This record gives sequence, C-alpha cells and structure tokens, in this order.
Amino acid sequence: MLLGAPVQEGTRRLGCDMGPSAFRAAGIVGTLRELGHDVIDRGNLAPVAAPARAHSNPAVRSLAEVVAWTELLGEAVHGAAGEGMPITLGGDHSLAAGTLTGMSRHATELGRPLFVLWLDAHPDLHTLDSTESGNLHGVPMAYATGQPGFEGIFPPLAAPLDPSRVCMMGIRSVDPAERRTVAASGITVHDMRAIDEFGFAALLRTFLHQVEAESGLLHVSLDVDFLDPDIAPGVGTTVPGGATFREAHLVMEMLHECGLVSSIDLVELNPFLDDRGRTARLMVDLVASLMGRRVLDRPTRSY
Ligand code: 6HN
Ligand code: MN
Ligand code: MN
Ligand code: MN
Repeated sequence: MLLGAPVQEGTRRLGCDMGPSAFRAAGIVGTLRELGHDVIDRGNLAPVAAPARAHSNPAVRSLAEVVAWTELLGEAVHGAAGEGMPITLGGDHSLAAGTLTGMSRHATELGRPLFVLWLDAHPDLHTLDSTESGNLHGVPMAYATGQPGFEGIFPPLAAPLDPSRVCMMGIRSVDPAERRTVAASGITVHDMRAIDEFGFAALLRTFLHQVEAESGLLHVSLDVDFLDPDIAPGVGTTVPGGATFREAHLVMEMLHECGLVSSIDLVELNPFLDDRGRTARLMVDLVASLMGRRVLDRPTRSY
C-alpha cells in the first residue's frame, strides 16, 4: 500500500514535496508488481491548512504543519496497516512522527511490540526544546520514544516506543543534545564506527533475532542520507561516509529474509538535488531488495 506524503515543512530546503512523484517516476509500482506484490497506490495525502502555532523555542518552524501531517498520517497508516504493508513515500523525515503514530496504534491493537530500524546519518532525537535548527525532521524519534515536551502539541502515541526496541544504523552526525539523549535513553545506536568495526550483517542479525524472539512488528525508516552521498546525491543533508551500494542492499535483503517488516518510510528524497533520477532509482532498487528481489534464490532463513 503506497501512501504519498509530500511534506517538506520539516526542513528548510525545498524539494522534498516532489519525492512521491520521483518514486513513481522511478518505477516503484511496476517494480513491486514484477516481484508479485499486489500494489495499491493511494496517491498523495494532503492535510487541511492548520493555523500557525508558536512554541517557546523561537527556532521551531512549521509546527502546525508538522502536527497536521502527524495526525493525518497516523490515521492513514493505521488504516493501511490493517489491509497490508504501508509504504510511505516522503517527504521529509518529520513524517515518521505520523507513520509511527499509526503503527504504534496498529501494534497495540494486535498486542504485539513495535520495533524500529532507523537507517539514517542522523538520530533525529531532538526535542522541540533542544532543536537549534528548528527543522522538525530532526525530532521524530524523540517524539516516538516519549522524550518530554511533545505532550499537548503532538497527538499521543498509543504506546511510546520502548528504546530497547529501537536500533539505529548508519549514524554519523549527532548534535550535542542528541548525544546526551543517546547516552541516557538506552536506544541501540550503531554509528559508522561500529559498522566499520563489526559490519552491518552481524549487528543487524542481533537486532532481527530480538524482533523475532518477541514476535514484534518491524517498522523500517530509511532516510536517503543513510547512503553515501557519492551514490545518493538527491538529499538535502548529505554527510560523507555513508552506507555503500552493497551494504545497503545487504541490509535490505536481510530484512526481506527475516519476514518481520510491517511498514516502511522512504524519506528525504529531494528530486531537485538529484542527478537525473539516480537517487530515486537507487531507492526503488533498495525497496525491491527489501521486498524480495534476489540475485540467486537462497534458503529463506539464511540470516
Ligand atoms: N534528518 N540534527 C540536524 C538538525 O537540524 O536537527 C539535522 C537533522 C537531519 C534530519 O535526517 O531527517
Ligand atoms: Mn532522518
Ligand atoms: Mn485498527
Ligand atoms: Mn538524515
């Protein structure tokens, strides 16, 4: 189930609103159908205009818009999760506040724990009080894991994410306030140093075994800047030293083999900054690996 979420108010850089179109132009629907999936493209969502909302941190930008997207996506993703696998085409990463709201409700109804694999250069763990850029694509994980200051502004989650059920990979740009949250929260954060040392496969395998042991639902949030900028230039927040082409495909193939992925965010694609659709096509190929494309057939549980 594809849901377009052309939100760009979470970032200063314009262009993420064209993301859903670029995913479609890069062939996401046909690619998933060729793999044998039933695909329903729900088109793009659009929140009703919200009156401006002030915050005591004057840096905070577009709060009303991001709250409106969170409410809309919370409903839409919850509904879609009851019918299939929601794949949300962003849009900037602020949309994860909404997709996680929806998946939290879905998981709570099923009585199953929700796990999150966060693939990103950034942990996106700012609160509304700690953000210095004021760009709300930097806050969704603080909201979803129950950090303070979102109450009464954002919709309440059915259950805040348990930090011990969150795994971040690819991290290589962390602000001071986020560094303190990482240390205090108990979230598993595999920065690029850890990836260099131990490799994606070993670290991811440990997390997937945990999801499996608890019969969890696994939400995957894939930020384009997880990837190295040399292979994925179409993003506003490039950081050198990201995942390579093969590393990213390996992660996706292991996610397919585990069979536990319930929902996916594809975020931060900025077609205005892309190089003739290259980043959009790479993202679609990664989704294909996650959804079952293989070089050769393998035993289903080889991870
Ligand atoms: N993203 N930590 C920086 C900020 O402005 O708060 C960067 C945020 C990047 C957001 O990756 O989706
Ligand atoms: Mn992000
Ligand atoms: Mn329901
Ligand atoms: Mn990022």
